[in-house]
This record gives sequence, structure tokens and C-alpha cells, in this order.
Amino acid sequence: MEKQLLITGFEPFGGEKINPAWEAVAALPDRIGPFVLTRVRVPVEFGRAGQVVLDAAGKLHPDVILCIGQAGGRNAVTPEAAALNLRETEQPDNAGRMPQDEPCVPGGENALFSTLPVRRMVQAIRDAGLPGKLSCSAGTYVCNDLLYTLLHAFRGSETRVGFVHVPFLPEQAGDGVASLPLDQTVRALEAAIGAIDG
Ligand code: PCA
Repeated sequence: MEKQLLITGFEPFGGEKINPAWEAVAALPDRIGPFVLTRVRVPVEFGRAGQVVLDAAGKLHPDVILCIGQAGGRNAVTPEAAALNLRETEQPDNAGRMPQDEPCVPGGENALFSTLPVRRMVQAIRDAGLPGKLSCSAGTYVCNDLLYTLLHAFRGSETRVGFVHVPFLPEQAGDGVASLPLDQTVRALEAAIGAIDG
């Protein structure tokens, strides 16, 4: 049976000219296994990121929402196990906001677990011969804000929600900084998506 996958990638931030998350999302095929993909590019702004994806989900009624973000310095494609109800940063977002000690959702639980099979997704990435690793922290910046917002909004519903962080592209990484070529990031995401209902 055909299923709807809302897949998102962030715009560049932090002085970068590209974001491998969006580059990879844009390069994915239109269908992966049972999933028909709908892509959304998301602003790196606390609060607004979640609103943009919630608006898109309100129109599409997806079975799965999978958000992709850049995690500079990581050496693997990393499905995120959980999100914290905390905004905490020393790096302004793309709207110039720098929230500290603030909840993503006032009154929400302290943390929420991803509703995607993250271990199976990691295994599928590795089985494809690519670097995959489970991450237990999505940070406290806009990616975590988006994941928490979505997990909170869809808790107890049929819509499953997850997040995958991807490394820098080689052209972004300075000496000694980990990176992954775009085609490998794309193949890792395909493997991970293929494992959602595997
Ligand atoms: N990575 C950032 C926000 C946007 C992105 O691609 C993060 O990890 O929070």
C-alpha cells in the first residue's frame, strides 16, 4: 500500500552556503519502497521550523514525517533516538534569536522518543556499507526544537516522526573535520527510509 512520507531538509545556517540536509533531500528519488515523498525546505528558526512542517503535515496527512539536519563534525548518518524539551544555544538562529533555558513546548514532557524504528534504520545504513550510528542527543538547537515539536504534536497519533542528522559535505569540512560525499549521504537516507516499514 502506498504511504505518504513528508521529508524535510533545513536551509543553510551558521555562515554555511549549503546545508547537506537539503541537498540530500532534494536528491532523493520520488518513491522509496512504499513511500511517496513530499519535500519541504525548512527555515533554521526556533518555533517557525515546527510551524512550517506542521502546516505541510496539515495538508498532506503523512504516515511518516522524517526531518533531516546537518550535524557538522559527525562522521556518520545518525538517526536520533529522542528530543529534549529545551531550547539552549549560544548560536543565533537565522532570525537572530538565541533562546536559552526555554522549553520547545511549555508544559510538555521533558523528553520524547522518536516513533521511528531508529535501530533498524541504523542497521540498514550499515548493511548498505555506509556509516550509520544511533544518536541519543539531537542537541538543543533548531533541529531538536523541530523534532520535539513534531513528536509532541503527533504523540498518540498514527503519524510517526523521526529525525536524521547528516555530516558535512567534503567542501564544507576543514582539515581534520569529518564529512561524507553527497551520494553516500543520499544512499544512507534511502536505506534508512527503506527500513522504516522493513
Ligand atoms: N542543523 C541544526 C539546525 C539546522 C541544521 O541543519 C541543528 O542540528 O540543530
